[in-house]
Amino acid sequence: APEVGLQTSAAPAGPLQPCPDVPPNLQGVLRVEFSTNRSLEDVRQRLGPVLQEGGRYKPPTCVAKQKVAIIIPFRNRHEHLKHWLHFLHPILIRQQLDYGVYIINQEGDSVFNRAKLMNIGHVEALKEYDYDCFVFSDVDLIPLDDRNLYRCSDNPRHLSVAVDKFNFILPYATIFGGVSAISKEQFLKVNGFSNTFWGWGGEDDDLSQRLYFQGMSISRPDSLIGRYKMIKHGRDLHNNPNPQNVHKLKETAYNMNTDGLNSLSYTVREIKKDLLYTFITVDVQAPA
Ligand code: UDH
Repeated sequence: APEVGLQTSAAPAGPLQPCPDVPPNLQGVLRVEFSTNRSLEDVRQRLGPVLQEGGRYKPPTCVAKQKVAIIIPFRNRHEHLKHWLHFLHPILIRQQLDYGVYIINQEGDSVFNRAKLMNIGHVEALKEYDYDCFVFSDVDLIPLDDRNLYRCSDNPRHLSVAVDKFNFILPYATIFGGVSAISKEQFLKVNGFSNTFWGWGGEDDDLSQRLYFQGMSISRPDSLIGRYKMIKHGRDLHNNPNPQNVHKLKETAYNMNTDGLNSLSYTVREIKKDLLYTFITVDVQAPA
């Protein structure tokens, strides 16, 4: 007879092994729909036992390959955030990441600055933990395949390759907006994003050029694994396309060493820890 009495449920003794290269519990293609009666309380209930305050997670059975900060630029998109948290936490857990979710909320209703919020997220996340990879994600983009890993590689990686809104086609070759993963080292090498792109447009192309000028190229998953669904919405207030931004793209090489992480100036108004995220409200010092 089997010696059942000798079985033990204790964790294996000794230090944890590194997590495998390919996470073992991925599901592949995902079903994603945006039902209106989704509540954050449900998500909190479901994930309560595994997440730590601030939207933090670490695989319990192995040492994660990377420490990843997910940075989301935000203002007045709570409905989208609910869906994002509902779908992304389980995906990131299956991907066996050591990660934290940072919502960087622009205070007030002056002109929006997506890139500056990203820079702030990078700086604030590093104050909390020794992250080595940053995933910058819009709040309204949900991956349709969990094999699209939210981690960094040898080159900056653009993850939102095939978005439904653009008929699942990459709009242009140098695009780096939507969702992208960039290591701490790569991000520091280009001095982060520019802080001076106010309103909609250009800041992601500026970063793409910075990467190119520093000799990096953009890596991507293929267009089947890199599929995304975007939550439908109208234009936001105070984030209209800014016609000046396209002209600024001629000056990237000239400006990148003085406009970025090394010139970043802002004020933190509040840091709120939820189970599902760290919510940081900031004054980005928008022009009057
Ligand atoms: N964002 C906010 N609040 C704002 C503006 C932007 O949270 O008021 C964040 C959010 O994470 C968003 C991202 O910044 O996903 C990028 O915003 P965007 O307006 O550049 O991009 P998005 O793809 O919209 O969300 C594109 C224009 C939509 C026009 C729709 C007309 N049908």
